[in-house]
Formats: sequence, structure tokens, C-alpha cells
Amino acid sequence: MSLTIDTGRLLGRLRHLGSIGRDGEGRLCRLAASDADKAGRDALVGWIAAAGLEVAVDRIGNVFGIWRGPAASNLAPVMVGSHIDTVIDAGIYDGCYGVLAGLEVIETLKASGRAPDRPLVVAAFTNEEGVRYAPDMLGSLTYVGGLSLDVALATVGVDGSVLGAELARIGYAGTEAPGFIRPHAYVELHIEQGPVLEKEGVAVGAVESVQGISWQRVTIEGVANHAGTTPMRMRCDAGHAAARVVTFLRDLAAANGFGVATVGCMEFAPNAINVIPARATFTVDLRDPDSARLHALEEGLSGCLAELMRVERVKVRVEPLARFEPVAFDRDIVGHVEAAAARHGLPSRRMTSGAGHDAQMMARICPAAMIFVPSIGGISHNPREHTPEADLVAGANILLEVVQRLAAE
Ligand code: HGY
Ligand code: MN
Ligand code: MN
Repeated sequence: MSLTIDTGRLLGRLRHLGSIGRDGEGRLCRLAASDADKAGRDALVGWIAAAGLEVAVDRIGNVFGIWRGPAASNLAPVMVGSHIDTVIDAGIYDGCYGVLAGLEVIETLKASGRAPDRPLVVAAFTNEEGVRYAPDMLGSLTYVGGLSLDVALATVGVDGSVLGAELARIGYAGTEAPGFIRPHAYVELHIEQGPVLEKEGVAVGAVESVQGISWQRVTIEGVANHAGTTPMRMRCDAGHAAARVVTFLRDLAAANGFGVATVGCMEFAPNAINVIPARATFTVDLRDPDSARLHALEEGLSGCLAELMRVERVKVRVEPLARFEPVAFDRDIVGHVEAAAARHGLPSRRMTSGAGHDAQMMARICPAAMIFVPSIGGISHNPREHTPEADLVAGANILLEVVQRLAAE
């Protein structure tokens, strides 16, 4: 008889964690290393400890629950996990589902008496979203050695805070060295956050790759002037220049056919109704599954900015915030996901992730792959984010099976 997870425990914890870190307007907002993040972390650590797992925190604040098993073998462990920090006004599933389902899988195995040959670890990585501190996936990137610990800890947030100081303030400046556990394999269960699985009526995504990501902050300097007295031909309007970038990127991505381009943040200065903007500061998020096309999107942006400097007589400054090439996952693990789905009588399909994930960083140090479950309406990074309970439970049971398979290797 194959094992199954405890549905009530998983769904109850998802709802409870989803209630932690709501702001005055009821919006879910657990930005990395904030008080709200601390409250979420404390709840997770409480569940990990109550499950009888060893709790460990590394120096960039990544949280781990470790079950060495009765054999306490020194074999490399199988690691599962994701993140519990959120975007602003988030849904309750992004990241949290993978962490809590990972813990649920370990608890189920521990209670079953069927101890695997390998230790099992569940991880919750710091600052996966990258909303407060750039880049995104900062905790897992540091964990795998892609970012030096000192640079990571010194990262200044959009609010002027320093990540290392914030981790210390919330009590999550751990002692373990990032990378202290080198997994045998890493598997991340996550909601798709896109429309594909729902549209095709497929229950399981066997994720074989993640698209490349390029984040930049652009500052356009114009000249403040009177909105009423300044003739149009005499303006150096930073706001107008920024608006031209937004529409240029939309047309560029639409023409590219695969890539996506987003301007998610924008600020004008002095930000007054009757003053021509002296400065526009905004972020650019470019993504494409193909490395050369992603580079072409970046080239398109820099060409557009050069043209604006010439035509609009503005100055432009660009600050790179994140740049990750597309990542291919481990084919064997992708195969295990498909086989587990089939054994559960569920259709699956191979796919590329549009979103970034900690798994793309873990793939640098061990075989890694992901499991997706459908997102209703393809909605995510939005309180309307939703996945039916049956899909959440099916995904967790598939993770259970894949973990057992990998732990037996
Ligand atoms: O931006 C992303 O793709 C992820 O949500 N951090
Ligand atoms: Mn996520
Ligand atoms: Mn996210």
C-alpha cells in the first residue's frame, strides 16, 4: 500500500501560514527579513521542531529541517523545499506550498516507520522573491556559491535596509556556512503560476527547465520645468522618456514571440502635478527561455535608451540587479516525476518554468527538478492565486513518491 500525505495537516498549515504577515489592509506581505517574514519563519520552525526534525539556519538565513533517519546514515540527503517570503499582496501558495509539502513528505515518511536510506532535508530559502533585496533567489544563490556571503549580507534593500542587519534583527542570522549540506538531489514542488496546465487540463508539470532572467534598474535624468510655460519642443521630460521605454519593451517582447518584458516599479521626481519630471526611476524584468533571445531583448533595451538620450536630451543610468541564464533540470528526476504521475493515474507534461525558483540555483550543486500543479486562471503574485485542494494533495503525494525513489538510490 503506497503512503499518502496527511491532507488536513498540509492544507491547515498552508491556510495558517497564509494568515501570517497580513498588513493593515489584509494584504499578504511577508517581504524577506521583515517582521512579517520573522513571524512566518517562526511558525515554520515550530512545525519543523514539533516534527522531531533538527532545525538549522545558515548565515544568509536559509532555514533547514533535517531528518537523519534511524540509520543516521552519512549518505548525501535528498532535499526538498522552496521559499516562504512573498511579494506584496501575495497569494498563499507561491513558495509556501513547496516548503510545507516538503515538510509533510518527511513527516509522513517518519511516521510510517519506512525510513529511507538517505537523510531528508526540507529548506526554506531567504529572499526568493527579490522584492525587498535584489537579486531574487538570493538565499539559494548564496547557498550554492553564486554570490559571496559578504556581498549578500551587505545587500541594501529598496527601503535602505541592509539584509545582514535585518536577519540579525529578526533572529535568523544563522551559524551554518551556506552550502553546509550538499544534497544527493533537490526537488521543488510549486504552483505553476501560469496558464498552461489548467488550459490543457493536465494535473502535473514535469518541469525540465527555467527561462533566463534579466533585471535592471533604469534612472532617466531630465530637467524639471514648469508644466504650463515650457513649450513641448523645449522639454527634457524624464517621464515621457520612461513611458517610451515601457511601450517599446512591450512591442519588443510581443515581436519576439517567446520572451516577456515587465516594468513593475516606477517613480517620478519631484512627482508633482505641475512639474515636468526631472527624474524617472524604474525596473525592467526581461525573460526568455532562449539565451540568445534574452540577450537580444537586453540589446533592444540598450538601443532604445541610447536613442532616447539622443532624441530627448536626457541622461540614462542602468544598474544591473539580476542576470541568470536559462537552466536545464536533471532528466532522470524529470522522468521520476512523470512516472510518479502516471502511477497516480494523472496526466503530466514537460514544461519550462516562466518564474524563477530556488531549484535553478540548487541545480548548480546537485541534480534538481521541479513539479508543478495548476494555477487557476494562471494567476499568481496576486491574492486571487488559487490551486484546487485535490491538485495540491496530488502534487504532494507525487513529491512523496519521487523523494522515496531518490532516497533509495
Ligand atoms: O521573479 C520570479 O520569477 C520569482 O517569483 N522570484
Ligand atoms: Mn515562488
Ligand atoms: Mn514568486
